Amino acid sequence: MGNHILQVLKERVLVIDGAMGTSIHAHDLDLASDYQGLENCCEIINVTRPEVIQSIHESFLAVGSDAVETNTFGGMPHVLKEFGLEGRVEEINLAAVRAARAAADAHSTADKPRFVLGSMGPGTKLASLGQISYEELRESYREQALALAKGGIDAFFIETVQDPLHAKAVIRAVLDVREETGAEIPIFVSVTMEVTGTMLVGTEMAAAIAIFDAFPIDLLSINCATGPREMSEHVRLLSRSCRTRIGCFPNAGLPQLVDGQPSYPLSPNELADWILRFVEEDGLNLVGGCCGTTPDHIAAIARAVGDRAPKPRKPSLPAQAASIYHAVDLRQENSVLLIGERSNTNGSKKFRECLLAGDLDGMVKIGRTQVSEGSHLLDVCAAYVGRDEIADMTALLERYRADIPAPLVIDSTDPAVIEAALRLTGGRSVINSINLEDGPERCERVIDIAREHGAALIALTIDESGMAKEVEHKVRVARRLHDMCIRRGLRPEDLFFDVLTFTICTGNEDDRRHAIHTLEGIRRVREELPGVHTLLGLSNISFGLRPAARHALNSVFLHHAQEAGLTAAILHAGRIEPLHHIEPEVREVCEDLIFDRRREGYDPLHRLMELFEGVDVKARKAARKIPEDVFERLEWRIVEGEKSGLDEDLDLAMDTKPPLEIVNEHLLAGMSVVGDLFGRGEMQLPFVLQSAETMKAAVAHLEPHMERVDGETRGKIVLATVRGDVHDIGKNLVDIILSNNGYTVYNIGIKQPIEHILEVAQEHQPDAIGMSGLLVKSTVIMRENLEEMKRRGIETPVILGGAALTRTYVEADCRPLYD
Ligand code: THG
Repeated sequence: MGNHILQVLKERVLVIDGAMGTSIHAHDLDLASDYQGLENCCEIINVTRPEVIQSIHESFLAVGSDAVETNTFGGMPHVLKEFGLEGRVEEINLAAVRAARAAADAHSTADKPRFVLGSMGPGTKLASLGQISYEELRESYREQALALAKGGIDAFFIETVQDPLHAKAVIRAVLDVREETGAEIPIFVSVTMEVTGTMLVGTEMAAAIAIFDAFPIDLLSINCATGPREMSEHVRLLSRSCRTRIGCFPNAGLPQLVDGQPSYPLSPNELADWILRFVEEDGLNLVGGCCGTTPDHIAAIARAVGDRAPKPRKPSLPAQAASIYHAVDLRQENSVLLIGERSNTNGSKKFRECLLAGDLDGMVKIGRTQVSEGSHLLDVCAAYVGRDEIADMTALLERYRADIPAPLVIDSTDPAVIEAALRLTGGRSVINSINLEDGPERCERVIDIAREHGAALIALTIDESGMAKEVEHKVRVARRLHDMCIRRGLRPEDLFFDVLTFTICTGNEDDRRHAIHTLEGIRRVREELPGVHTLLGLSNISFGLRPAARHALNSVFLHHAQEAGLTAAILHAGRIEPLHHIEPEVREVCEDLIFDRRREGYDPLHRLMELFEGVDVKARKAARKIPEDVFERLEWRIVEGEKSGLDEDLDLAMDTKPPLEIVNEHLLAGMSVVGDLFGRGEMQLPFVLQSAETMKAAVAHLEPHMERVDGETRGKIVLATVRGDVHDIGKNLVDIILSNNGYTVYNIGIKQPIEHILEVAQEHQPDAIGMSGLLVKSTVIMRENLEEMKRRGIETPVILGGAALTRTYVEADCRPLYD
């Protein structure tokens, strides 16, 4: 071994081998003797015909492979069990390493050491679908990893990963073995992105990167399922954001049926061209092939790559949580991270009743509603006195992990519940929470659970003396918790500090200044603990008031907490009101209450209660001033996100104006107000989304009434919202305006990879391609798309549009990239 693979990876791009399965099948092996009657059991060949396996390795090493993968893809007990071989795990894996090691050592020279990667495939069951448990996986892979380590591999290769939960269990197993044996064997993880653009269980590349970033792995790569073309965007994303080494091992294209047999279309040179492009542009460290790649393919790749040093990268990855589907930034642009509070047995009567009745559908509905109201994450708590919290949390998460698109915050005081929850969730969750009430021990246990499972963590400022109410106390406890977390291997960006929210609505003298201390606590934590997030359980501030008054006070308090530096809040997103909505007097009284500004004969708490005397939530909504004029009312509806009665108003408006004018003059005017309010921080994201939904509904209602220009088409355009972006109001308006002016529009929807945009363009040969997106990151994607189009020699004119674009950006940064 001597030459450590990580050392050599610093100096050179390494090439691994091609398909083992394809190569074994090319040998005419005998079912009865070589396979011992076990059809398709490639692993038994390690024992029956080790020289065949060794010769396959040598065929790749001879043409320039720097490393070979052991023939142990299915060499873990739960898979070998399907062949009755579960008792021979060590024998089979040792034989496999021996064959690979012999081949690698025979080809090693001082200049070019050769390495052995211990292959660990995905097995046959999906953990995220409940087909196998985290603990079963961890145990099974531990046995294989132990044998591979004993045999003397140079790195673990957890490959063809289809489910992040699975990979997390395998990484744990490998870490267990490293600890047990003291062998410092690097860990490589390789995920498989299907033709659909996600992993088999639906995980986007960005989510996979976020999930694995929290583990001490040495390389993240992509392999199998598709050829290099379909991988190119994923490789780009890896390059831009993955903080460890990166790799790519494509199939030799997407298989085509030739004479009824699947056949891989890419020639060795075609595959090598792609790989070289990835190496040169994206800075890959490890390359090679997967299904359908032969020694000829690897020879071409090794020739193309030569002894190049890896291209240096500057990856940047924001702190993120992830569901099994998507990643969410823990730090939001222009907003706090909104964490839904209602999937909580203590926080919602409705949720509690669902739990007691075993109504999982009802609980899912509560969760989904919160996501549609704008919650980025959901806090989940299943604690109920006298019930089995582990069982309840398990039943809940078995549904939530699949049916809720948002990442989860696991809210429990019991480490056993937290651990059970993390074994069920494939994404990157947040633990809620640790504190020092019972001293450091329990706290350290949960910190270790966070690190072991790659979770983020909320810390509450409570210590042995109780809940911190004074600023200095809050800061002192926060610092103590912070230092414990960092010492035990967490990073500042993994941590949220909750300096505690107490109600200021009891009238007790002792409770009057809680909000002031909380706000100051947030400010101090942001100053003194750089890089950490801050969080509050917002609704606690108003316990004791009537609901309508609570919503107003919560909303005003959120605004001030945000000004003090709050980055995240647990709240009921659907009940937060934008500031411009709250009557000036109510806002002032709330502020007086928050900052404890009492005067002779004036107590803001009493005044607030007076103002809301007899006011319920519905009555308050009804009391708002609604414009008389139908056109003004339409604009108002957009700003308020008020959909009920919308269709009637639109019909009324159409009596006097054509639909396109209604859109242009009134609805868009409303959207423009929304944009201004959002820009000034007076309108939180959930309201922007409500406005957007109303806009969509309005446009959908007007659409059928618009007159199309008959006759020949004036031109064809393909329209798409770019990859990673779900916003499509602007794009859909462009569609309507063009369609109604005689153009043919192929509107292919949101989150469109360039690959698919170009496929549709190929099919329809449009006069222009329109790419749209709202997010800042979409502007970067548009630029990359243009580069890709140029590379492919495409000359169709492109129109870019979207909120984050500026004319200067388009003209200075985009136009020069594309002819
Ligand atoms: N910090 C952290 N975690 C927390 C809290 C915190 N988790 C729990 C809690 N506090 C935050 N969650 C809620 C949830 C609901 C309410 C308040 C806080 C709430 N519910 C209404 C009530 O009880 O009156 C609604 C009841 C209903 O709809 O039935 O106020 O501070 N880290």
